Amino acid sequence: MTIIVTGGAGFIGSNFIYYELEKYPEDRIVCLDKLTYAGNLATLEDAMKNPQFRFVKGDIADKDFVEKLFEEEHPDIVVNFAAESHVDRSIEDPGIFLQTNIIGTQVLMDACRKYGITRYHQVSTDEVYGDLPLDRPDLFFTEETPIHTSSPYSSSKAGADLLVLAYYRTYGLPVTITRCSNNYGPYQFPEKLIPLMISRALAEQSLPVYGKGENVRDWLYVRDHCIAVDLVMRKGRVGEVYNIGGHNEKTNLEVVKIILKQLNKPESLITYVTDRPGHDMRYAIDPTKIYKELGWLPETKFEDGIRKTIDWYLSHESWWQNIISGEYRNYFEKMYVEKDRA
Ligand code: NAD
Ligand code: TDX
Repeated sequence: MTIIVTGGAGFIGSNFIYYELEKYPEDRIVCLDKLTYAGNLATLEDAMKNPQFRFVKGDIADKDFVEKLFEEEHPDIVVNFAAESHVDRSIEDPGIFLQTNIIGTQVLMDACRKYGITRYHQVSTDEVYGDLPLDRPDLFFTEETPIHTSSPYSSSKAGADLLVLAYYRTYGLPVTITRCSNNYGPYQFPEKLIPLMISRALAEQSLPVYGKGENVRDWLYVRDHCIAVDLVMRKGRVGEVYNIGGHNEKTNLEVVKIILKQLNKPESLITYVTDRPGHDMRYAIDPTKIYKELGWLPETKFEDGIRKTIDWYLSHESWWQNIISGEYRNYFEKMYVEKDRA
């Protein structure tokens, strides 16, 4: 079987590629990634050594390019991780979010219709449900919770989800969608809360906490997300949405303090900064459906996951230092372009 994984040079997509290559050595994985600022080919260095893996640099919103790839590869499954994923960037510049997250999804699904696939899987987010109030801990997002977005990012993801469901109903495209809570783990770009705080704390720089730090996120270790996507993509019911989350809610301040404690750094590094406009208060997933239908439960507890994550950032300092310095952007040039010229 051939699986196209889009956005595989990013955080979750790369973790997913490693999970698939290990679990299904007979499957061929083709990664399609534009290598935006968030894509890092160094992350896929080990995958490149596997003959079952191919990396292709390209844009999911480029119809001709995508069709050419489908003609070459005849994929059975397409799983779409590719997206502009950072809420703060979407507030600064929404346009690219609509282009990649919505038009890119449309282009991929049109290619799926044209060439035929057994499954198109859309990786979505709990942010499409908007947020929950802090004073109602009894409330959780289910798959029936209405779409009610806050940021250009979440609106673009919601737009894509609606399009995916429309392609199922209108054209009968065999689709599934997963909506996951906040992930953390290896290879996360250091603009997101946890890796940002780890890298800054290590350098003893101030840790910018938005507002009062009381916003709640439902943290899931990235490998648990990958296991869930794999299950839904292979065994989930067509046309269905599945929520993924681990009932692990923490305020941002709690998370930052745990990181400081583990790194043995002082809480005086915490700096309260201007809040994110439209900042969602609380996300909390009810994962009953994926548990009941597919038996999925998270395997990694937060205490273990955060320790593993901090250890990973400590032992892979060059990975994130290259990002902070911008050096990682030369990697593709070094690995491909210069070699091709030689
Ligand atoms: P990321 O920003 O780390 O990676 C995104 C990847 O997509 C990068 O490698 C980038 O180069 C690539 N990309 C961007 N635009 C592209 C385009 N036009 N064509 C091809 N490739 C393109 O993101 P992530 O955190 O790994 O998130 C992956 C997916 O999971 C996204 O769809 C996101 O919405 C969703 N999600 C993320 C989280 C989270 O906590 N990070 C939670 C729930 C859902
Ligand atoms: O410097 C910061 N200070 C801060 O207080 C940053 C970067 C974040 N925060 C807060 C904002 C959020 O309440 O921490 C929380 C987490 O922020 P992000 O890491 O930016 O994630 P979030 O906005 O919750 O969105 C993430 O989860 C859902 C991913 O980036 C999305 O792609 C995913 O869909």
